[in-house]
Amino acid sequence: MTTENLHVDIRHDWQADEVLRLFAQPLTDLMFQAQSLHRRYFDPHQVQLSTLLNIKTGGCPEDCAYCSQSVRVETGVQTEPLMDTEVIVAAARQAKTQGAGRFCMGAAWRRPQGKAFDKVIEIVQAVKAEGLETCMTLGMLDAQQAKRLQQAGLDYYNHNLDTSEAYYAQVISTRQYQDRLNTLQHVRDAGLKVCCGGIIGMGEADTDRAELLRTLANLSEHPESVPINQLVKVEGTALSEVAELDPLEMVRCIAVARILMPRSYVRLSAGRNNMSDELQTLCFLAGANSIFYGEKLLTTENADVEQDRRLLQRLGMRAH
Ligand code: SAM
Ligand code: DTB
Ligand code: SF4
Repeated sequence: MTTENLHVDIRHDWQADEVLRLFAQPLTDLMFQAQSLHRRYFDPHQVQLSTLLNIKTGGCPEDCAYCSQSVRVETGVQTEPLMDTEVIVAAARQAKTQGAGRFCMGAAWRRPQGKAFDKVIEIVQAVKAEGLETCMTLGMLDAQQAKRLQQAGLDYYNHNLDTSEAYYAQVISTRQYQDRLNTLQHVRDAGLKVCCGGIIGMGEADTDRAELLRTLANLSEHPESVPINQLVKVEGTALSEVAELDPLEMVRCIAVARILMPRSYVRLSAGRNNMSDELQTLCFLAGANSIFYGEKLLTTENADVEQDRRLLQRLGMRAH
């Protein structure tokens, strides 16, 4: 990695019109710019693999319009209690055997509380002992909880902003954008690495996608990991019938994320199941260098593991 361009490449003062101009460029120019930055900070042949496990499913009191796990919708997802540590450790071991470098655990909570949080601490310690990077996404945290997770050995905390502040109220009414920003600050202050991104294809405007990425880039430090999810339309949720997104918008979002946050891992996240190998290839060319790898995301199917292996091989890319 060269450092001579750091002061111009790593910015936290992006203006709305600058980001819109990046998006509006001809795709060839946008891709060239994203590729150039990607190569300045990363080995372009490497892809980071994260495996997901939903450790507590369904029954969530929040009303996120995209989510299959909200108690307010009937999606066929059965509520299940927090999994036992041994079951989680077994899944982590298997993920490691299959080549994943990070194990990400999700819980359908508004915030973790009481005994369940104590158990989460035990889970972090047990998974960490398997020699994998650990990530958790448990909803809102206070400062003490973030510190306890860090002390237990957690590497990353995932907490997505999901969309722009302006569009947020269209998607979620049970919390505010500022609640999300507050948790992100606690996570950062505790010395954890931040995994924060969003979802595209929820009926948002181009300006909302630009504002989401601008908000991420203008945080005091860039999130180390930026998941860009394409909405997985789940029957029974309010967004199940939302209009199809132009697939090239995903490519553009990844390219702009790469330009705004050149040293961050940009993850081509949910939605790969519905993407062709060629579309995913364009996303890698745009600067994506991380994927979710494994049979399942949280409650929905992920892209096929064998097909992923073949694709990386066809592209001459290596997993790490
Ligand atoms: N309950 C915690 C929270 O919301 O912060 C953690 C789990 S939640 C399911 C984690 C993230 O998954 C959400 O912030 C959202 O970005 C993503 N997600 C959930 N459902 C999705 C869907 N149908 N399509 C794409 N992304 C989704
Ligand atoms: C993230 O940005 N995407 C993941 C993870 N962080 C927790 C979740 C994707 C969920 C897709 C829908 C589902 O499987 O329920
Ligand atoms: Fe709950 Fe998280 Fe789903 Fe929102 S995204 S309903 S907070 S599990």
